[in-house]
Amino acid sequence: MHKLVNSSYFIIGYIVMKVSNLIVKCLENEDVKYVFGVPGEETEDLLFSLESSSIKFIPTRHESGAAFMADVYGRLTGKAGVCLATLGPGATNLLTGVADAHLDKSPVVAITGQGSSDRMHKESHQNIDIVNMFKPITKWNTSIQNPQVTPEVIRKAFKLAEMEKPGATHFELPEDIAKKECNLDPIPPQKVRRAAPDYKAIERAVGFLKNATFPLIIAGNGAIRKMASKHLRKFVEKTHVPVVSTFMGKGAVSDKDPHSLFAVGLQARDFAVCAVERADLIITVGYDIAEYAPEYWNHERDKKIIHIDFTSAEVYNYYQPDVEIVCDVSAALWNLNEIVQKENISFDPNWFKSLREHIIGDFESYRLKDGDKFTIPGVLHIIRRLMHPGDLLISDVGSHKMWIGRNYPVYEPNSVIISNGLASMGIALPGGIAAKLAHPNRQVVAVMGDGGFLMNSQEIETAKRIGTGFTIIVLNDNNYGLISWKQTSHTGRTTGTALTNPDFARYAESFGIRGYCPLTLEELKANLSEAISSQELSLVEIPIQPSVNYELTEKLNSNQCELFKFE
Ligand SMILES: Cc1ncc(C[n+]2csc(CCOP(=O)(O)OP(=O)(O)O)c2C)c(N)n1
Ligand SMILES: [Mg+2]
Repeated sequence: MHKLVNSSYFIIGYIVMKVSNLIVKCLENEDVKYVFGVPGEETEDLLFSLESSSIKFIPTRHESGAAFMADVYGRLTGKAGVCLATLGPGATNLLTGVADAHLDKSPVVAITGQGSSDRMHKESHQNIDIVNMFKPITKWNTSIQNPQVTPEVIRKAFKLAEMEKPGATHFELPEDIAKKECNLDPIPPQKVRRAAPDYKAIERAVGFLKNATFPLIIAGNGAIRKMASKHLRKFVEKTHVPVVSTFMGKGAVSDKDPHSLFAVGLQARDFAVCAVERADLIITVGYDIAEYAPEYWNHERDKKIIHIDFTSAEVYNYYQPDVEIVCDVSAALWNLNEIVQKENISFDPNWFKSLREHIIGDFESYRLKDGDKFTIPGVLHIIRRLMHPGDLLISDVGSHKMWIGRNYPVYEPNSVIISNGLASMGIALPGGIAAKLAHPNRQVVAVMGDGGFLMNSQEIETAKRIGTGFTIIVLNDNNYGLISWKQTSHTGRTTGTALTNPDFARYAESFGIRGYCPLTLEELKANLSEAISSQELSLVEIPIQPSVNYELTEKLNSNQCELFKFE
């Protein structure tokens, strides 16, 4: 018998190793680069196995941070992000980020420790039913109860997490199983081709397209995955069909493209909704209902709809497509492109021109002037000019998300990350860490409110320790601003939303990073420029005047779509 590192042995031609070592081999086999997590007694074996592998374990300051890092890493790379927590409280802390991956369609594999298998059937220390707890927020999850199933469990966890539509999977590892020995190999991942479109569905869709006068595309989250954006851009260029994106579909078609009518997402009649209302045919591409409910754009249920997605449409009163092209989204668009080229199908690009001009003019109207109080859209205007097309902005959830969705033009897929499925506060700071790990050469900015920042601000220490350089922007209105905005729109008053805050710049400095708090427009521009271009970890606190929120509500309440003369 010959001893190998970390308690693996050769026995007559077989390699015998601990299950925890085999798990790490399986993770390497899936090309995992990072595991984000918080250690626990019950994950000790796995942590030591990780230590002697090519994978970097990144200790975070809260499991929620770890899950959000895995979530954003998965979304940006298409490869499952991996997070690790111990049993009981570690597992419960992991839930929000995993749920976020579930509703945002981000590939994530969550791993939790568990007590020994001889105490799982009875009341015992920190023992809760983790597998059942994860059930509603995962595509699949299980407990490894037998070493022999390890390679299958891990391959399946990755396969299902990364398969369209992506999402979260989970497995738990009881501590006694982690120590057991086995002599198995990982199962190598195989590429699986996604389904091709059904020709009858394509034919029917083309028929609708030929009969339409004002067709319009709604590009969702699925339009930026698996090369769909490349084919969508070709389709738009050829046919001149305009595109409205959801917040998570931003960048599917560049907002510089004259066919882009920017994004919808506010629960109000925003300008882009006017084009949707005028359209006589809606083509949805990778549209997730979890993100933007169809009653906001198909209230009368009178739209003719072509649904193009990896999966069939949800049964939903306000969303009953006339034809569903259920297959690989890129393949569907490729097929449609062949036909529209051959049959020369295209539309007059003038009908939505005045609307696009109006939206661009509206963006410009928020530019800050000397002496103005800082507003979120005014600050975004400055940030956009400091960012290159491929740089990355991660949004947290709050009034700032609404403005980023609406007023931050995007030119490349996956260059803005917005959680709009679960829409959980606290994603942006850990998301910034993941973004920088996935794309070390890009400028990364994480934008959040004072509320969301203090939900996960402890991860500044993680970011600093592992050397990720990005800019944390805290838009401070001393308030759960979005909730105040909504309450005021509904009732004219607010309750439970006022906050007080620490001195954010000094708080940042206590972590050993640079903190800025600009008070004039000149300082704001100079501080943002210095912080973003330095690509060093820093924090910019920006005091925010929220009155533009209420003005926007009024503006949109009196939005007269007739003004745009769609002809
Ligand atoms: C984890 C979580 N808790 C609560 C909410 C509900 N919620 C949505 S926005 C918001 C306020 C956000 O406040 P802040 O981070 O300061 O951003 P602001 O709206 O002020 O820009 C709240 C409480 C949520 N989306 N996620
Ligand atoms: Mg706030």
